[in-house]
Amino acid sequence: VPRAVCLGEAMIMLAPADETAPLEDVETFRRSVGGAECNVAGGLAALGVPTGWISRLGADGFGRHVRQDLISRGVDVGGVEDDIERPTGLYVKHTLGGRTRMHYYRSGSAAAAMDAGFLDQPAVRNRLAGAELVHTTGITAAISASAASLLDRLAALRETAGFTLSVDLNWRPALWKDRDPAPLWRLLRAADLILLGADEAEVFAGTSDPDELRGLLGPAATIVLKSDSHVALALLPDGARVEVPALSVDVVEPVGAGDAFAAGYLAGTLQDLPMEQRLRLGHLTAAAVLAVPEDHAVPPALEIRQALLACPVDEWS
Ligand code: KDG
Repeated sequence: VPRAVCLGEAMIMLAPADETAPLEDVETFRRSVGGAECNVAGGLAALGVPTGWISRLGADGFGRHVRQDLISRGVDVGGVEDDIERPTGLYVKHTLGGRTRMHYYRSGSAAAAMDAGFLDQPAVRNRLAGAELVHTTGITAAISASAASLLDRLAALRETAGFTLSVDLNWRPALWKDRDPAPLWRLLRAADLILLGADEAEVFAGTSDPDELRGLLGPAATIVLKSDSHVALALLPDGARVEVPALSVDVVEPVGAGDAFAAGYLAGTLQDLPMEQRLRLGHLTAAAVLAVPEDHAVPPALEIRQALLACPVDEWS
């Protein structure tokens, strides 16, 4: 039984083989797998946490590739359903002149059609009943009204099933055009752990001030706020604060680094590490993704993680 379960859409990610060309001139694309929650699932599994990913895929070649990719990364996919009517979502990630754009081809996808009843599938129900931790993100709240209603049900289940609910804000304005973000506020206020970046907090909540965020998000959750200057600050419900700077990295492309941070932080939580070490493990796992063009990467090896976790914090970054 997985200790951690991640819920959300995975997509095929296509990146131009020639990043210097405008999209209309690109003929060849490299294929990879993206999707915030499955990025976290892969990261957790790579850090040794038995992890399941629950979702829905199209019964098509892209869906079969996503499934195989996650299996090869050690993720349990027994809670993934096939949809014979709808396709697996796609997205194109294009980095031109140092700026990354994400073009989504996902409306009407198999995952977007998930609804509250999805949680009644026996394979899904059993995994949620046995999990210590369930992780999802604001992207799932954004992909459709039915997926947002699934999250209301998940939040209600948390009360009885007893898992810790972890939510990464993952604010994606392109998915929220003309839509009311109320379901995302409900999800965040039901969470035990909230991860968010200062820049996206500014856009979504109108502030990145820790005290104001605490007021808006409620008193109960641990809030992990990642700032532009690459510091992660954990705000605990009892008022305590723990801050750890990131490692300095030559960034190739940042998409997915937040998910990797979440995986490291959550793995540290499940290992009962002190808060400072959880944040460090988050930074370490994120560093590996910052250095590659894909949305996920294999985290640094165990010996390297242990050495970096052991070094004094003022020498570490
Ligand atoms: O956090 C990384 C994700 O943004 C990426 O993998 C694609 O899930 C994705 C999305 O919806 O943007």
